[in-house]
Amino acid sequence: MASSVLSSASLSFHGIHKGKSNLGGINKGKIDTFIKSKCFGRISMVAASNVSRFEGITMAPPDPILGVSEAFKADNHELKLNLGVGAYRTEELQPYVLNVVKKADKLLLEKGENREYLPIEGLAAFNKVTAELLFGADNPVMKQQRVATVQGLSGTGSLRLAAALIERYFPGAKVLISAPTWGNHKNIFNDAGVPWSEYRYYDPKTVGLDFEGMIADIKAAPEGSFILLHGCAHNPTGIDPTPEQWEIIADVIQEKNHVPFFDIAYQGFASGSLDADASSVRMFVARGMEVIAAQSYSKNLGLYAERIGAINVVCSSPEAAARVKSQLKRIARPMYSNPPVHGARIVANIVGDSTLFSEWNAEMEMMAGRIKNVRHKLFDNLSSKDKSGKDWSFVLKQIGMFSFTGLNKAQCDNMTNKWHVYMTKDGRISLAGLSLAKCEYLADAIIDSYHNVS
Ligand code: PLA
Repeated sequence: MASSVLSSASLSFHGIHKGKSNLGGINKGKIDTFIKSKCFGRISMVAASNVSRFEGITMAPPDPILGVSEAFKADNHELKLNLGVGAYRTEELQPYVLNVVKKADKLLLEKGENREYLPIEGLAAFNKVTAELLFGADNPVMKQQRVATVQGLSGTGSLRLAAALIERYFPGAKVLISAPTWGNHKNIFNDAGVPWSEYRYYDPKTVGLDFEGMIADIKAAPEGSFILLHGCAHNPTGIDPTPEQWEIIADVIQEKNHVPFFDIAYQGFASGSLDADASSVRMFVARGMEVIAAQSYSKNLGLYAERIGAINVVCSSPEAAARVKSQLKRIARPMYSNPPVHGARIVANIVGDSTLFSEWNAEMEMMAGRIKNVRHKLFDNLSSKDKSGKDWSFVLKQIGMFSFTGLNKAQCDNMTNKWHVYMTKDGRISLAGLSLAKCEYLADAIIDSYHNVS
C-alpha cells in the first residue's frame, strides 16, 4: 500500500517537471492539494480552487462554562481568579489529586493489569460498587437485581446514554428540567432529540426555592414525563429541597406517573457524607419507584479527566432491568464502543477496600470543609464591607461547590472585565476555585458590580 502511494506521488511530481501537466502558473498550495488528491484519491481537482467544503460551517460560540477557563488562561493579570468551572482547587489555588487516588494508582501500576477492551457495559467491579455507593449496599433493589448499571463517560456521557434511551423507547416523552439548571443539560437533550421544558425552581425574590412553582409545573407536565432532579447540591443555585419537600416532590411524581431522573454529580461533596447526599435518590427508590440516576466521579474523587461515571436504571423487575441494560449497551456500542478502564479501576479499588474507602471519605470531608470555610469568609467579607444593608446570607444557605450570586450579565461582565474574576454569565461562582486569601478581593468585586452596574 505504502509503496503504491509513494509511486503515485512521485509520478505526479514527474509529470510537473516534464511539463506534461496542465498546471501552468499554479501555486505551491494548489500543487500540494493536487499531490494529496493523487496520493489519497479523496480530493478532486475541483478542491484545488481553495474553496473549503466546510465554508458553510459557522464559528460555534465558546462553551458558557468550559469557555470561561479558556478566557481565563488568556488573561495575564496577576489578580485573575477562575471561578468558572466547578473544579476543586487547594488553598494555593492549585489542582488537587486526592492522596487516595495516588495510592490506588500506585497499586494499579504494581498489578500491571492488561489494557484489553472492557465489555460494553464497563468494568463489572466498578458497576457493582457504583450502584452500591448510590443506593446503599443492602438496598433490596440490589439483591433483587433490579438495577441496570452501565459505566458511562462520566456524568455527561451517562446522561447522554439515558437521553438516547428516552428518545428511542419513549418517543415524544418530555424531560422537565429545572430553571435554571446546569448549562449542558439542554445541549444533551437537544442533541439526543428529546423534547424538554422547564419547571420553576429558583425564586430571585427570596433567593431560594420556588417550591410551589416547582410542584405546580411538575403536576402540569404530561403524564409519564421524565423529571430531571439534581440529587444534591443543585447546580447552579446551590439550593436543595428539604427532606420534607423531597417527599412532596416524590408524591407528585408518583401521582402523575412520571419517572424521576436524577443527575447526581456531587455525591459526598455537598455535605461531606456519601450517604447523606444520596438520601434523595434512596427515598424515591424506597417508595418502590422506577428511577434513573446518572453518577459522576469527577468532583468527589477529583477524576475529572478520567471520564468515569455510570447510568443506573432501577426497574420494577429483574427482567426489565436486564432488557434495559441490553439496550443501553446497544446505544453505547456505536457511540464509543466501550468505556475507558483506568478511572473505573481506581473507583473499584477505592470503594472495594475499606482502608482506602475511609481515607477517601476523610479527604472528601476535607474538600467539602474547605469550601464551607471560604463560603463563610466570603459572607463575612460581604457583610462587613457592604454598608448598604443588603442581606448576603444566601451565600451561607447555599450548599455544594457553587454560589449563585444573583449578579446579572452586565454585572458579571464587570466582574471579569474590571476585576479579572472569571465566572459564568448566569451569576454563578465556583467556591471550589476560591481561597481564603482571595475572599476579600472577591467581596470587593461583587459589591462594586452589584451596586455600580445596573
Ligand atoms: N451534572 C451536573 C449537575 C454537573 O454540574 C456536571 C459538571 C456534570 C453533570 C458532568 O460532569 P462530568 O461529565 O465531568 O461528570 N459541571 C461542571 C463542569 C463541574 C462542566 O460544566 O462540565 C460545571 O462547572 O458546571
